[in-house]
Amino acid sequence: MSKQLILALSKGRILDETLPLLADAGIWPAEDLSKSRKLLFDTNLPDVKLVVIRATDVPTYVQLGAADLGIAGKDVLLEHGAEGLYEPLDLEIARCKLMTAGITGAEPAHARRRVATKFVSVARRYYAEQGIQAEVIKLYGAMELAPLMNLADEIVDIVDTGNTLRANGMEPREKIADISTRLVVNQAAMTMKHDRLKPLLNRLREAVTSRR
Ligand code: PRT
Ligand code: MG
Repeated sequence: MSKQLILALSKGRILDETLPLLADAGIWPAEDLSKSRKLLFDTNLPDVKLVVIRATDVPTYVQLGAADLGIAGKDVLLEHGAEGLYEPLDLEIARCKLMTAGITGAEPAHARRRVATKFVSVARRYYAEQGIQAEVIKLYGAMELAPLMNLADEIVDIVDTGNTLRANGMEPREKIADISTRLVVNQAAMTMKHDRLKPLLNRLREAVTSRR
């Protein structure tokens, strides 16, 4: 294993909250991420590099050891499965909820409830646990449209303020999980690179607790 630590960051809204947290922990990219088309960055710490990738790819990179550690939403981790990953720290950013939702006041139109979501594993598990027969339909975006277009009776999606649902005539129903952003670590790296990982984990943990 190399002497470097590779930290995989989720692009998008999580990144906007991750960079200030990393700065609180004394870690800065060597150049402005938003002004660069690069994907691999040096930091002020000689043994730490950053990669910036799709949120849904972060668990894969860390699981397979291409990155030693990563930052990803709990929703992404629940959907991906946690095999080969440690989750030592809740970064307490990008908080939201995974919920079921449907058209306000509407009853399911199908005996076998149709559920549109990008979180198909989470949804299958959830409806099975509830003893509800469900046909889960994979979508890649704009879940809120599915019930309006009669594609589905319900959706499973991320809800924060609920404004997106309300703007589309929908209501939040059941909460599946509270979501926040987590630090994940490759299990082999946790042992083999423990000496280098430990101070980094401590800095991050202190940055999180000092914000409470
Ligand atoms: O582009 P991609 O399809 O990968 O995802 P994205 O553009 O929906 O989100 P991205 O990449 O910017 O960030 C996704 C991660 O941020 C999620 O995995 C969560 O862990 C976290 N997060 C926190 C959120 C929200 N809050 C959130 N509000 N992700 C998405 N939303 C969206 C939600 O999908 C819905 O469309 O915001 C809308 C709901 O917000 P309210 O306030 O209207 O309820
Ligand atoms: Mg996006």
